[in-house]
Amino acid sequence: MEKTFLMIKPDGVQRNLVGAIVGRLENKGFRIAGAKLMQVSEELAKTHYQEHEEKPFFGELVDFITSGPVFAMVLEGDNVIDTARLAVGATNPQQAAPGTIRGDYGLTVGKNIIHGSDSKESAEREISLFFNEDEILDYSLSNSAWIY
Ligand code: DAT
Ligand code: MG
Repeated sequence: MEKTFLMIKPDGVQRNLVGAIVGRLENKGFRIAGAKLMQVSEELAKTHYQEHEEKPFFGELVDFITSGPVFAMVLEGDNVIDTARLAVGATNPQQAAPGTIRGDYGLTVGKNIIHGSDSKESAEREISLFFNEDEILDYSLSNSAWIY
């Protein structure tokens, strides 16, 4: 089954939103395959966001994502890359629909609470950037027959 990478950004951790956000994702039916609180280094931040290297906000983005601990997750589920992005909502929280994480918890694009991989390629890349293989657990949830 498909896996994706999600990361609650430093604003989400500081605002005590980890439990609420993880709860939403669990409730949806996704399986948590890996999760950890961690400090992102400047090097990891620059690699993770390398597609935005030339953008005017790149420096600010790297400073922000390294400004405090993040909560990184690998989630598994049917079509989880796209469905988790829907749950995350639009990049700008002012345009994100109510009911989405950014729509419900954020107000500015610079502090938009959570990251989610946007494609199969970026999911694979980001999972391997943030997690060692032995941190991703292959187990089954006893309720999966009630979801699938
Ligand atoms: P997303 O995180 O929805 O995939 P993205 O990949 O376009 O969005 O941008 C990565 C992050 O960069 C985004 O979550 C917040 C920040 N960002 C994007 N556009 C920005 C802008 N115009 N000003 C400031 N920060 C921005
Ligand atoms: Mg992106």
